[in-house]
Amino acid sequence: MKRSLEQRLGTTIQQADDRAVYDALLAYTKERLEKVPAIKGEKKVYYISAEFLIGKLLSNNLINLGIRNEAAGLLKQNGKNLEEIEEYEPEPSLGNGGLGRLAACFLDSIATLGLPGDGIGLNYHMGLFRQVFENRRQKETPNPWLEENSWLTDTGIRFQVQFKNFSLTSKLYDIDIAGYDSGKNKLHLFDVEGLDEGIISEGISFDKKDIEKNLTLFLYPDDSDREGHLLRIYQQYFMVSSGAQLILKELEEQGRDLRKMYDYAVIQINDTHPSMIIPELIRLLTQRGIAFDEAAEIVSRTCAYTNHTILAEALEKWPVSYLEEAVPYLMPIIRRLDEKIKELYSDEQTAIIDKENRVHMANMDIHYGFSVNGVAALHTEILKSSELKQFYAVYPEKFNNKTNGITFRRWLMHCNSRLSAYITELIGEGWKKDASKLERLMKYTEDIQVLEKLHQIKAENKRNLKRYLKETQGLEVCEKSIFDIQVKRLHEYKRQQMNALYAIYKYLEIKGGKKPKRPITMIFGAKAAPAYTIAKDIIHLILCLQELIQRDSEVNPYLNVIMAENYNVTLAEYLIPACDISEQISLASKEASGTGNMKFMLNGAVTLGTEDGANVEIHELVGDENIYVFGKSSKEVIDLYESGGYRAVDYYICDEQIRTLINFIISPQMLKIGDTYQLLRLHAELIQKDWFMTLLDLKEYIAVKNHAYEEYEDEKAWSRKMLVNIAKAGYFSSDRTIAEYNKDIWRL
Ligand code: 26V
Repeated sequence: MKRSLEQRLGTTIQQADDRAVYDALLAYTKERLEKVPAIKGEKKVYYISAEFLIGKLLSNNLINLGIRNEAAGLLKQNGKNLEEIEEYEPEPSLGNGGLGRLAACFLDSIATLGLPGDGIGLNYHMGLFRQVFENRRQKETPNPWLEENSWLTDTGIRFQVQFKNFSLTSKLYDIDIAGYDSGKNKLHLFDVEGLDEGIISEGISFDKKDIEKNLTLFLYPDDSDREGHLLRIYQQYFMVSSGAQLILKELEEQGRDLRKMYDYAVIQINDTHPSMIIPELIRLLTQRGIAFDEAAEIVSRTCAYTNHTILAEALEKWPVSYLEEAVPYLMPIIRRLDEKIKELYSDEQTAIIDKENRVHMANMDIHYGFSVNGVAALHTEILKSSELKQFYAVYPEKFNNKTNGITFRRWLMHCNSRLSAYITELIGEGWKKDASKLERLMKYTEDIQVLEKLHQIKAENKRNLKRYLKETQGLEVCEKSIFDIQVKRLHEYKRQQMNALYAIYKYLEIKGGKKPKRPITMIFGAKAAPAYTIAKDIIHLILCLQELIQRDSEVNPYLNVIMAENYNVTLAEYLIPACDISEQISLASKEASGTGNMKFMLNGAVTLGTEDGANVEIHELVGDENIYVFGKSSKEVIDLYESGGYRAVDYYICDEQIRTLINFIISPQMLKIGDTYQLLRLHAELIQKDWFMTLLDLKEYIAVKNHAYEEYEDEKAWSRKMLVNIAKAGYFSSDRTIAEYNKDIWRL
């Protein structure tokens, strides 16, 4: 390694600057990746997704190639530091949040398990926006990440994608995905020829009409404004048409009989963004002489659909007129598919095209796919019993659950090398390939030395985070404090506003003379969709609280509220290992699974959460002693929505404490710092609407969180909770999830 790096550098590692060392290490690692044998097999899974939130790849690749320690050691001997070298790698932001990160974890596990499986997605030049704070508000700026030297390889493969009056050339770039101690697969990212980065004007705005110039410029933030809907359809079709052509090309090159496509390929549709691959494949098969009905049958036996949300506003329904405008060749096919269904089932709710002339993408997936899965046990049950009840009645055999998982290579071995090494010291290397072996840690629950060491590792990780926040964002945190962290996309259902109300509660308590035993650091990190007004108001509220508290010398020794800027994978890798309390406080039934909850647990944080998504399974695994649970159940919440029985204003009127906390948002102190209009709007929203029922669980949340803080003071008991959480996290390895996908759906 040394010789190879120095050859590239033209000087010694010691003498080269960090940037040059990064470039050399990237080139070296890429070359090593090229030599890893491709995973082969009769049948291959294509995981098609509009998002792959891969994060930086250098460390991950070094780990999976088994050369991380060698690289880190070599750099150290030469006065360099791997962590600092990695700083030069730009983070691609090819995802909004959990859905895209899950896709990235899955690719790692598919390769690690030695299964043939490639990702198919888009090569957005600017990814999701970079968040900066100005005047206590979020501002969106582009996040360019493509450099001369990158993990992408131009394959030279080109396809034509036909739209209404024009066709575009799609260029295929590949990223090698090496499994841990295994072979490699590929992530295929398509890009448009003719893209023009010069059309970006202020912030992230650009001319949305010139499709050739803008198609792969940005990843769509998850709120798709009206004007952008069409562009989103163009992006989706560009992805699926290129993907379908690639799949057929591979099958034809192998001389496969396309009439038996399902014996050689399975396509996992990640949410509805890639759903048009169904009519597109039918179109391409009929072009090759296969009759429509047979083509539809072949495709149905090849495609499987994963649902990632029950939020109605997040289920894609495209107006027929939009599809006619963007993808006219698909519409006759979609109509035929719809007619076939209408002949079979009269239920309006299972129609593909509804009475308002909108195409329900999920409905098409369910009828013309062979598998439908939810992403956590509770989520799948809700799909079967309410959201997709009509479908479950006709196709019970299609429904199955696949509880999400995370790759332990990135979310433990890479981000928490201290804990990772200590676990290995205690139970050996076996857990890296078989995460269920983490259970072996359970024998140390009464071992004082082990418990103390866990506490020490957490303390070191806190110091590491403190340094990182100071250096990168100028934020100060007290390392002796309890670290209470909520990081995820900003959405009302995730209830960051409830956590902010707790901050107000604590602030007022301290002002009233009741000081906490130990300082508290509340950390938030979240991007809001650019057009999501209330989400942006919540960010504003938190940033105002941050300033108010930091300026108040009576309070700041005891309480610190910070909103970290531009939450992304890299920041998560610092935050998660340092966390004591993991906030997972969504309104029950609304968070399909969550995966941050798993990452925190694996790194020894204790969950404070509702019985929602995978929290339910975390609770079952760790037991009542090792989690803090509160709030109304999903059933109670679903009933409340049905009966219309929740009225926020009643809580506001009847409960003095709630009233005080809410009114603080528009108190003179706050209005002095923040924007009156925004704070008033949020105040009114919480009293008059509060669609995601913040006030329903607020009191219990405050009580349970106080209780958690008290219990934190028993250091030994807390370390035991940490240990149990780590030991029980094995279930949430994405290796387990992928093994289940393979056994039940893919059959590779
Ligand atoms: C999309 C939209 C679009 C319109 C406005 C509101 C809205 C809200 C959410 C979404 C996201 C839908 C899909 C998604 O990202 N689901 C997430 O998938 C994760 C991986 O399965 C899972 O852990 C999260 O709980 C789930 O929210």
